[in-house]
This record gives sequence, structure tokens and C-alpha cells, in this order.
Amino acid sequence: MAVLLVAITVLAGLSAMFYRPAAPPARPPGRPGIPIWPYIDNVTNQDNFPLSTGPRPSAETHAMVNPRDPKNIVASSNDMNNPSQDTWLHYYTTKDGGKTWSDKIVPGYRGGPPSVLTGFGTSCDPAIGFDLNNNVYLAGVGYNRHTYVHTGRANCIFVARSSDGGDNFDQVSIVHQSMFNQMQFNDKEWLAVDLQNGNVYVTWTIFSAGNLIATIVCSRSTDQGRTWTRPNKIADLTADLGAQGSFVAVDRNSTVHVVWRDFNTDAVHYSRSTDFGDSWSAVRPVISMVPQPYNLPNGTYRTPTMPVMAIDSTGGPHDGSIYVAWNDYSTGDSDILLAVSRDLGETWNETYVRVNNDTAGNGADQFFPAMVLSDQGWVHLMFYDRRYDPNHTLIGVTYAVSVDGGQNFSINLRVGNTLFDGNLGGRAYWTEMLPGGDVGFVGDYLGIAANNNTAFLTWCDCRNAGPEDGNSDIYASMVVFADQKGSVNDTYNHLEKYGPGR
Ligand SMILES: [Ca+2]
Ligand SMILES: [Ca+2]
Ligand SMILES: [Ca+2]
Repeated sequence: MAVLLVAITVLAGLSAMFYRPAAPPARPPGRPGIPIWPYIDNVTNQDNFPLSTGPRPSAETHAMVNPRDPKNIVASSNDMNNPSQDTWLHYYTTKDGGKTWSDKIVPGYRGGPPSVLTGFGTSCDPAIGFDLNNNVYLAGVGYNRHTYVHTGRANCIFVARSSDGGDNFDQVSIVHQSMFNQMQFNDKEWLAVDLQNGNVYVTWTIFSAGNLIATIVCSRSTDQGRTWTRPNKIADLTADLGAQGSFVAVDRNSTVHVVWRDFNTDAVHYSRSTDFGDSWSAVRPVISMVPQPYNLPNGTYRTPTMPVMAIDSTGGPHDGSIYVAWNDYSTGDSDILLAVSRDLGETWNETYVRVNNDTAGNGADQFFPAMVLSDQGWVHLMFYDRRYDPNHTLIGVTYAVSVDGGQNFSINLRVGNTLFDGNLGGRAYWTEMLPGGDVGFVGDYLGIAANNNTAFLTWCDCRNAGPEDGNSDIYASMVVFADQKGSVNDTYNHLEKYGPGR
């Protein structure tokens, strides 16, 4: 109820702003956006609900909506609530727009039904993609954290496939794997599906030679995830000794775009392929960033800085825009920044839009942005947010949306209906892995999906965690746009005519 009241109060304030007959206020470039809801009067956040609340920890989510069925949503997380007791990818599926959910486990975990993953003890790092034929792809990393499973295979990137909209991921394939004697680790993959031809792309980092060399690579499947090409190098070995966090997306011309973080220069690097991943353009730095510390103040959980990307292929007024968001520490605390290319990666704006709308430099950290475009071209973001705790320790969840191609962001809507202490998350995970490793864990990223009426948010939440049990959970919420007046084009026309914020 508190959240609803806040939302109503904020919206009441907004409607007063819309119709005030004043000139649009001057706005320095890259500053916080002005609220723009000329045709949407009623934005509500529904009650938070759990996707995974077993007694063991879970963290790190991704979620996607079926492009052919807005009520079919699939989410996934690293979840330890399974017979193996170890971290394994679970998937949570709804076919009724979020009313009911299933919770199932990718096969191959210890003590469960076999798959090509059998023998790996751990799987993590979910990334989901739909095609137009009810196929859902769920990529992850497999490895052995404990010595009780030891097959000679050290580590892999895999993709599980469902052909029934996420009810059952019963086909699992290895994209690439390394043996123990190779001193390689395949890490932090991402996945994208080309909706034109059904191609599936996975990008990831291969760390080798004792983690001194990091290579960003891509593999492609043209047979619905059964087989994969050998990993093709995107970033040159000698030029990128420190790279991680690749994010891949495909536009409607089937061009494959990849961004990742370069540690040597604190830049987001970019490359693209116009031949289905066979060759890649020269790597270019396109965004300069100030990464946040590995641990934020008052936080023992790790907080990596990695870019997320979304491409507008809607045919709308911002078609061809590429959006990249990250958490940036340039003001001395973390903010969510957004960079945009309007020409499919050729040129990039050098002024960044600040998505969170609290006072700059106030010591409150916003981090782990997740971003998605809905079919009408709105840019939806969610992120962790410590502004709601005066001590900037407890974590809340915030949602923001832009209806004008990322130029302005609406109200920041507080979505989490409770604050939680990330230091309590996943302690069991770390103490099992590293004796004495008594630190929190909330995963490395969050997951947001959206259709034209609803944004669906998933996150790791420690509201049920005690000081000793590390019992993090997966919670979700839906932001619903009701009472939309006129069409989306009316909104754009209104913005063109009157400018934002009126
Ligand atoms: Ca991870
Ligand atoms: Ca901040
Ligand atoms: Ca739990």
C-alpha cells in the first residue's frame, strides 16, 4: 500500500506539471529527464511476488516475453534449491501473464535427470532469448566448484532449449568447453536470437593463461541450438588483456552487435558483424565509463560494472537506435547512465542520460541496470537503488521508462515493497566455496521483460535472509500501464508538438 501511495502521490504531482502553461524549462544535456506521461494516467506497481523462496540462496535473473504471446514470460536464476544443493539454473515460466508460474530445473544437475551437463556441479549466469516459433533458449556457464564431480571437463558454455514456450527445457547442448589441462575458463555469456532467420548467437569471455588473457568470442547456431560454430574471436587477443561482460543483440537487418567492458581503458568496446558472426568489425571504444568499486560502501557483495544493450527494431520513430546502460561512478556514487547510437552503431552520442532522478552526488548508489524495449519502442529499465535508506545501505528496486527514445526518463517508480540488506544474501554460497568467505552475494545482474502494457521485473531479494543462512530469494513485480489514452503515436506527436514534460 505504501508503494501505491507513493506512486499516486508522484503521479498527482506529474499531472499538475503536464498542464501548467509554462515554457519548457531549460535542461542541460545529459541531465535527469523530465517526466513524460501525457497519455498514460495510471501506472501501478503490483505487489511483489516470489519466483523462488526455498531455504537455499538464489540470485541473478534474466527474463523475456514471447514476441508472439505477451502472456508467455520465462525467467531464470542461479538457484540452490534443488537436490544437488549447488547453484543450478532454474527456470520460471508463466503462460497467463504472470498469474501462475512453474519452477523447474535445467537437466544435468547432480542427482537429477541426465544431460550433456551431467558431471558439472554448478551452472549459472542465465541469459534467455525467444524466437518466433515458441522456441526459448537459455544460456549458462557450467563448471565444477567442488571436487566431487570431476570428469576432466573444467568448464563450459551451454544452451538449453525449450520448444514449448518455456514449459520444458529438454534439449541441452554444449556451445564450447575446456578441459582441466587447458587452463581456460569460459565465462559470462550472453545470448540473442535473430527474429528474421532464427539464428542464435552466444558471446562470452574466454580467460586463459591464468586469467591474464581475456578474449571475447561468438558462436552461432543455425539449427535451433543443436550445434554451434567454433568460437570466433571478436576482440583481438593482444589488444584486450582485460575484457568481460559481453552483451549481444541482433537488429532487424540481421546485423549482430556486441558490447563489453574493457578494463584497461574503462571503456565500453563495440564490434558488429554483418555476415552472421563470421567476421567482425574493428573493435572501437564507444563509451567512456567510471566503473563503480568492486564493493560499494556498506556492501560486502560484489558489484561489477558491465554494460547492457537494447536495439530498437520496432519500425517506430526511433528505429535503429542502440541503447547501452551501465552503472557509473563519476559523481562519487553510482548512477545509471544511458548512451545512444541513432545509426545502428556508426556514431554514438557523447552526452549520457542519467536515468535515476535523485540528486546527483547524494551518496546513494544505483546499480545493476537491466534494460529492454517493448514493441512500441519504449525503453524500460530497472535497477537496484539505495536512495530509499538514509544510510545508503539497504537495497530497493526502481523502475524507469522512456517513451521518447531515451531522451527523457519518466518518474522513477519504487517497485520493491521492502528494503533488504544485500550483505545477508548468499552467505552460504560463499562460505561453502571459500572457507571464511563471509561476504554477501546478490548476483551480478537483474532481469526485466516488457510487453506493450506491462513491465515485468525480477531480482535477487534478501528480505527473508537471516544473519547466518544467506537465504536470498527471487522476487518479481509487474508495472502495469492502464488507461492509456490514444495511441503510442499520439504520445510521440504530443512530444513533438509540445516537448517533454508538458
Ligand atoms: Ca554471475
Ligand atoms: Ca547515485
Ligand atoms: Ca532462498
